[in-house]
Amino acid sequence: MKPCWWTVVLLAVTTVALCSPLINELEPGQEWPKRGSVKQPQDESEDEDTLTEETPPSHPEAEILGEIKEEISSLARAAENADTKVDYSGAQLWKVSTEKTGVRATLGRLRRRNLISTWAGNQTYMDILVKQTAVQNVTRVMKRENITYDIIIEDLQKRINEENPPLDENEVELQDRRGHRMTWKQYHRLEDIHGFMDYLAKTYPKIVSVNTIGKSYEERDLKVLRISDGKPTNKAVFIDGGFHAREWISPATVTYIINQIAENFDEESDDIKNIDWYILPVVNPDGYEYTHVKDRLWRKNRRPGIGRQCVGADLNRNFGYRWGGKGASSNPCSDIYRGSRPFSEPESRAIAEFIKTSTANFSAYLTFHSYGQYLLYPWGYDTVAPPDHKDLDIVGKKIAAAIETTGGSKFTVGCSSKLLYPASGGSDDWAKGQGIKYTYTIELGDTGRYGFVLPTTFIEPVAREALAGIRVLASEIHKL
Ligand code: 0X9
Ligand code: ZN
Repeated sequence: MKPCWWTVVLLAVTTVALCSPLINELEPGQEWPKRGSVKQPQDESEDEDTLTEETPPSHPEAEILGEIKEEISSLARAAENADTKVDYSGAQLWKVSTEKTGVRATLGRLRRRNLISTWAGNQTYMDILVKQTAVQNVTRVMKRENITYDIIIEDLQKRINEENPPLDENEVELQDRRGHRMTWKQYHRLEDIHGFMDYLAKTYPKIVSVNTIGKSYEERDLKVLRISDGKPTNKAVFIDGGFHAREWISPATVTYIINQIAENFDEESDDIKNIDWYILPVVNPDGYEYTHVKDRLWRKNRRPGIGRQCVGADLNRNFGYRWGGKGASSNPCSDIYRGSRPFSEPESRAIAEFIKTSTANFSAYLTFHSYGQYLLYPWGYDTVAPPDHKDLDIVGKKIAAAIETTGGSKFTVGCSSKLLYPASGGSDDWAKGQGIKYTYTIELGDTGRYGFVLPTTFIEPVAREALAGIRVLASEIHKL
């Protein structure tokens, strides 16, 4: 059946009419409101003037076309969701010691034959997912080559099924009363995360604003939330999460940090209050949604391949600093595919554009990933360290100490290419290349017991520790 265009157009027009922007919800590319200039909800009479002044002239045709495009991609998404989810029954997580010579080469061969995929690793071990159909075969190879390993998860699907149970009745009731649906007792869909950000902007318009800095490949918003008291002397910190779709603990932690700073701003320390916080909780919204509806273990974004090529680029290999070097693949089917050129992906491009054009004075860039419990500083592209690596190491160790005091987790601090592996095109290297002093990739918990499929009971303890780390970073920034 042909799509009925006028229904779509009508729908689009209605949507545009109904969705007038919030006071401090900005258009893509529009600068943040001048510090202290944002109107309060009680100043209703003045709101209209502010809106007409600050809203750029609208282009109805472009808007309608945009809406139609959105409608079509949402239909495509619905079709995608109608299929069944990827089933990981019988798939296993193994921890393999890689210290013996030849082990890495063997794992590389198994990966190329599509029998295993890599979850995490450093100089001494590798966590691999062994596909259900390959368990026997891979077991035989390991025996033959005398490679030692532990089976960490016997049945991944079982863990996936238990990972994110529904909220209990009391929590659901609370959700309904609060004005947003976000909790830190569950992993939430993008809609809840964005709803939470908009809620904060509406509730605390003096200090919180939300700006859509671009769109993902599938046209989802890339929403950055700013928390700032507007002091012109403030330094700024950029925090992001959700680069890699399956690392669910990352957006959960980043939103926890947002919640703490925004909801308790007045009681917060001066160290926290005298910083402008720019926070993008989900860098890869298409991938994130895909892990909820289709494949729990997807990593990359969702750009379709050309012809019969594979889907997706690794956004953390797509940044334009030493792009295409070590630890990044030119094969679109690889989980570490670098993309067709530096910043080929809209998600990485949006971050770079935003940071480059912002008037904020960024002193730190934190990007939250999982897992392994590492605090990593540049360079990632090769085993070299930046000139101020000692400062990064000292502050990193202070952050790790605060994390351990708060919740007991031990984080290993070091230069990313040396501690983990060289990997080029990362956002951290690019940020450091822009001159942002304290640039870290934080690999949250755990250390491999559950890996990416971390039960929801871990969210609060992991996030509380991360917040303690942020407080230390804030105090160090003020010493600069
Ligand atoms: O490989 C990555 O992208 C990060 N680890 S993860 O397991 N979350 O995928 C580490 C990135 C470290 N930074 C650079 N290599 N630039
Ligand atoms: Zn990651």
